[in-house]
Amino acid sequence: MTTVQLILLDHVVALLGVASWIASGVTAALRRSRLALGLFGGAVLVTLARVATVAALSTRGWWFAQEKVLLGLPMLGVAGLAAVLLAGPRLLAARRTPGEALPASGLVALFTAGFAALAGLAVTFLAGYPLTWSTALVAVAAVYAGALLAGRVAATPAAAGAEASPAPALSRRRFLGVAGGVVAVGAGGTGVGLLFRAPASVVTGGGPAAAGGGATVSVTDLRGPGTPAAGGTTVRHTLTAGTGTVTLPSGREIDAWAFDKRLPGPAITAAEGDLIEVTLRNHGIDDGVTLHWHGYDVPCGEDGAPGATQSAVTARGEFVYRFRADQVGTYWYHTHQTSHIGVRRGLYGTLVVRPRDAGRAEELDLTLPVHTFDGTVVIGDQEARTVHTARPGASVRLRLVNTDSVPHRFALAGAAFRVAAVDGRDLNQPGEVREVELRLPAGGRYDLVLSMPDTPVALLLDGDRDGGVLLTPTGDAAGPALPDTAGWPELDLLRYGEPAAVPFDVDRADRHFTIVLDRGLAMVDGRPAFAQTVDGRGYPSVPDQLVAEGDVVRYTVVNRSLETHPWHLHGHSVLIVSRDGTRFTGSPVWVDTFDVRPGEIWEVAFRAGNPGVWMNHCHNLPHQEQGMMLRLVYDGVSTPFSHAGHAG
Ligand SMILES: [Cu+2]
Repeated sequence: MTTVQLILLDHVVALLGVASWIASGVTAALRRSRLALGLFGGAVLVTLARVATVAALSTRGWWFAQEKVLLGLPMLGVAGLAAVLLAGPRLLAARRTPGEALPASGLVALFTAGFAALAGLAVTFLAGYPLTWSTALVAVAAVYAGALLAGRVAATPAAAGAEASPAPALSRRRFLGVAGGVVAVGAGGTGVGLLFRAPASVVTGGGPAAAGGGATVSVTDLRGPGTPAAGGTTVRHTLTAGTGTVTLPSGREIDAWAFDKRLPGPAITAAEGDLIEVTLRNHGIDDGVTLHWHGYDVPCGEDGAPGATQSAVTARGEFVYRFRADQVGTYWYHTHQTSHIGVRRGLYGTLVVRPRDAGRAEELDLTLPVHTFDGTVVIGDQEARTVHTARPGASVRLRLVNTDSVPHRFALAGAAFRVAAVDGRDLNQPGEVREVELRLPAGGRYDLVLSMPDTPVALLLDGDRDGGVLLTPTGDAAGPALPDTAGWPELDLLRYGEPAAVPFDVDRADRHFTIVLDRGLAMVDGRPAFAQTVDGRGYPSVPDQLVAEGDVVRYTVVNRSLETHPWHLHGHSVLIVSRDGTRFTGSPVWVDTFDVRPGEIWEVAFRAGNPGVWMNHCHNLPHQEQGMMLRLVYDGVSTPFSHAGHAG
């Protein structure tokens, strides 16, 4: 059973527990003794089953079970045991005398077990990992208050039947009720108060804390060089961001935010060693705009992260980005300001850097960014199938770029091919594959290379046999009947290509950070929200990760939630170490975005070699907007910019 299946099973068992405890209380109160006994027995069994599911979850990782082991099950255990002791014998006895009332203590115990089960479930859904004193106090106080309330209701003459209590017992009960209420309110209030404690502002991952007092450099000084490398030239672009209607070649009109009124924005291409100089202007994006060079390890001041490396470019404003094209490969650019809207509506384009040696170039080299506009999927700027001619034997490179917030599935029918590069970085000796599915994370890129056969080749996107890209040796657009690719197995990069040396020992990290992804109640931009959380918090309340230049840094990224999170660190590519404890046995894979699916645990590592203040976030952009972001900060680097409002 996969971890996410186990998580779902545990949710179901927990819900059954809530329902059966409460139902046994209700039926007992209604004097339906036999039914109450049956439900009570069911509740006990479900509670025991819950112990088993939580135990199984904890073997998958403490992060998946912590709040259940430390709070949910103990609360349920105490309340359930009380119910067994107080209500169990009476329910058994009532079998023979149907219609007899259960004493108030028994009813209260049954309901309290239900409240405890419910509180445990609520803690899992609303607070998650890590469990805090605040959460624990609020949950226990809520269950206690529920028990007091149930006690009051059960003690009313109507509920307790004819056996009204004598006056002295009533006044003692009232005193106990008031005292109990004070305790519940006190504990709950303390828990709520603890919520407002300022979190730690920085975590060090086991490495030394900030040097402090030392010389600091500002991100505004971490800018790119002004000249190309020897032999290179300067590639200049001016991109003007604006809003308006853009008409696709098919005639479809898109109400877009776009660079230069084009979807996608102008393709930026350069040769290795060139200087890329892009002037960004804003003519009409009210929220502001920036250019982030996704996957390109630019100097930090060029990174285009509003609130960290610059302020967003406002109306009629301008910012000039300069960096050397010293990484060959397939990348893309997009706004990082209000990006969950801006990128979706069209503020993106591709960045491709080719080797200076033209002899390494393919005969046909296609850059294929995929994007979804209001449900319409386009490849490049085409929603219909596009046809390209390639002579048999020609070398072909297809650069797949996922500019959406969710993964896409690709299939190449009609030819064997290799995945030459992932996220712009070449794989080591990638083998030929055919009839496999390629799952491309949000923000990710694959370079596919093939030798053109003398029959057509089709690139299918998400199994759609009408769209995609057709390569033909004849230029005939009719094309072949395309196969159903739904059953093709997913290519696992865990075992693809050949191993090679890596530049550091992944098992000797200087700092190790754990990033636990979930949903829960948290503050995002100063407002409470049902957020996408990192370690139970939302940006900007997630502590910064501190590193020093030269550190080997390791991340453990855990997904407790039921959604996929494409994790993206700016300014660095990370080496994948393992997924769910299984080490990578193929080529080293360096990525800037990796999909952490529900229940998965990824280990990645990188060398901190690019000083700055870097965003580190989920590239499902609405998730980022809902809090799933933090900063990686180098010791000695400061930023004059601060997060305000809708940065991100
Ligand atoms: Cu996410």
